[in-house]
Amino acid sequence: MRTLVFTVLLLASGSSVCQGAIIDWDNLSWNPDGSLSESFVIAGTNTRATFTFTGNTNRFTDDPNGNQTPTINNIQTGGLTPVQDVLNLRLDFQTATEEVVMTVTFTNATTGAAQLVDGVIFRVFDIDTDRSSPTYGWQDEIRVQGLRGTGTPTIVNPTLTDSADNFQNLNATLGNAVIGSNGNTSDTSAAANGTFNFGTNQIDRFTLTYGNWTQVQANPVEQRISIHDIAFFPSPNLRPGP
Ligand SMILES: [Ca+2]
Ligand SMILES: [Ca+2]
Ligand SMILES: [Ca+2]
Ligand SMILES: [Ca+2]
Repeated sequence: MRTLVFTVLLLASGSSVCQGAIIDWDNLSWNPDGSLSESFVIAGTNTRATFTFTGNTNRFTDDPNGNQTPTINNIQTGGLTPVQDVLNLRLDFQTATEEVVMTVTFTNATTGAAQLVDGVIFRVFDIDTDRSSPTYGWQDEIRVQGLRGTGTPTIVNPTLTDSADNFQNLNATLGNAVIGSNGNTSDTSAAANGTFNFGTNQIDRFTLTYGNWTQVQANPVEQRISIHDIAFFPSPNLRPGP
């Protein structure tokens, strides 16, 4: 079903009215590694996507190649063949409640004004847990929430698809969540993937909050996830209201 939804969105992008776009990590650079803010004008669009990390960002650690995260690599594949690049996040939190927030903001690349987009859909790989101790060494919790407009923004939560090694929580603060539940999933498995899909709901930004669910130990060990390509439809004629 995940593949079907994604394929339908890509096929629909053939419309001359509304061209689909992809934030494709295979074609982007995150420079320098560990940067907490990066901005890209997305190929085939006049849309800029800006990624900003806040929260306990001093807990980011290196990937196995020695590159500080956030970084682009292809270590966690989500089961994809051939392997694609992903945005890899690795953290060693010091308390059960520490977390980082990735905010992705869509703007008009010319004017800088907020830009509504729809059809935003992406997968996160390796939303898993560690069950080797009485309390879990980590328990990935990924919460995603869309926002639209200024002042008191309209909140839009994505629909979710979970996998064998995780589950959904639709009552989370800061969005709908996918949470690891079934042990440490292999870096090359699809069994801990989660899909976040805003469908036809328009947003001008979304947040992805990465922390731990309730079964984690007091001082978590290092944990990681990877964010795959983000597909969306720019809607340049539709601006967020005041
Ligand atoms: Ca890609
Ligand atoms: Ca720790
Ligand atoms: Ca993980
Ligand atoms: Ca894993």
